[in-house]
Amino acid sequence: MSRHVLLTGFEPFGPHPVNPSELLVRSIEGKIVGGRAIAVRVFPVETRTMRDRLEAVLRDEQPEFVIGTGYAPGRASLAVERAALNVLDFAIPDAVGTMRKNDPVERGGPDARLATLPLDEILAAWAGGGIPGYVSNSAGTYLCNQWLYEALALTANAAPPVPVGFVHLPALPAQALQLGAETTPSMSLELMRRGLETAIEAVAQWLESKPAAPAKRAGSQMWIPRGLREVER
Ligand code: PCA
Repeated sequence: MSRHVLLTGFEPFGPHPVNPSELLVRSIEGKIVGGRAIAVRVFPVETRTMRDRLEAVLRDEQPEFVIGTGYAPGRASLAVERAALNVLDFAIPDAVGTMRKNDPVERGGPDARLATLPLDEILAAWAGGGIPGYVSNSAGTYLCNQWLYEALALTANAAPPVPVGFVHLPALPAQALQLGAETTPSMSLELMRRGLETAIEAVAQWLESKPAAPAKRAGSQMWIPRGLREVER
């Protein structure tokens, strides 16, 4: 079975005509990083379709691990998220006009789900590579938080485990100029790309240093994402 990684980004949303996450994941598409082929998907910023799209991608790709990315203007550098909250509370509607205020992502789901990527290893790799990055304790309450919550829900029972995490990106230099260079931090696409590749390599090394997972049951080569509907049953 070929090992590969799923990277996701988002389409532009709200007042932002460009989403750096889309440019970033496209710049790595088809490459080999950390010995893994990179598969890429770019999601529309749509709350209603998010879970079904994610479930379909996970089922089709069967990735070894997954890293989502999204744009968060104002972030000072790469921000790997620790957790997703079971809360949707939008400041602006999604790309098709849907609004959510103080709603759960998953009715009856846990209040939060913790990212399953190795945060310390990623931070250490960034520090070693001269890439500014930090652990963020809030992914917000918009679509990126929903992505992380749903992706963690869908992989909760995956066997073998499928680590999932999310990296928020600051503005690109041109966006910082537009938003106000006095107050908007930025990073070049090239530095972001090195940062994401470094994170992929760190996760790959971490997986290889772990003891082998118990053998899969004969005949069950694939894990099936456990959908939220099923969770609710
Ligand atoms: N950023 C938004 C949603 C899509 C994106 O790129 C967020 O931080 O939730």
